Amino acid sequence: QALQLTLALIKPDAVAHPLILEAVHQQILSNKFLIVRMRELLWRKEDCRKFYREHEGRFFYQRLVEFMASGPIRAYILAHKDAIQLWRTVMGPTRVFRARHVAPDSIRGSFGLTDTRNTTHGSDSVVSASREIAAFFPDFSEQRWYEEEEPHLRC
Ligand code: DAT
Ligand code: MG
Repeated sequence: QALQLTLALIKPDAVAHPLILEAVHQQILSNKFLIVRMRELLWRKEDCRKFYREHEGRFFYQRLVEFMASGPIRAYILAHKDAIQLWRTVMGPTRVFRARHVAPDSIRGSFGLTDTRNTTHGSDSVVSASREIAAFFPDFSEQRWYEEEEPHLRC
C-alpha cells in the first residue's frame, strides 16, 4: 500500500507551550505517522497571506494572518497510507466549541483556545497537500521521495 503525504503545522499557540507541543508531537507518533521532514520557523505575514489566500476576504483573515506570524511554528511532512484524512481526524473540527463537543479527545478539542488559535493545521486534499508541502519545504521533491525513499518505508 503506497504512502500518502500531508502537511501538518503546529501553530504558535501550541509551539509556545512545551507540554502542548510535546502532546501534539506524541499524537503524531502514536497514530503511526512517519515524520518525513520537520522544521521550526517564524513566518512572515506575507507568507501567511499567501498560504491562506483561499480565505482572503473572510472576517477572520486578518486575525489569522497576524496570529500565524505571531511566533514560531513547527511544520511537518507526514506520511501514512491515509495521511490527509487521518491527520484531519486526529486534529478534530476547525471550530473550538464544536471540537470540544464532538471530539473532546482530538488535538483541537483538547488544546484549541479559539476558532483562530486552534493548535494545528492539516492539508485538506492531495492538491493542497502538494502546494503546502512546497510552500514550507521548497527543496523537497515529492517525485524523488516516491522514487527513492517511499519504497523503503512502506510495509
Ligand atoms: P482548517 O484549519 O480546519 O482547514 P479552514 O481551512 O476553514 O479550517 O480555516 C483555516 C483557519 O482559519 C482555521 O484553522 C482557523 C481560521 N478560521 C476558520 N474559520 C474561522 C472562524 N469561523 N473564526 C475564526 N477563525 C477561523
Ligand atoms: Mg483548511
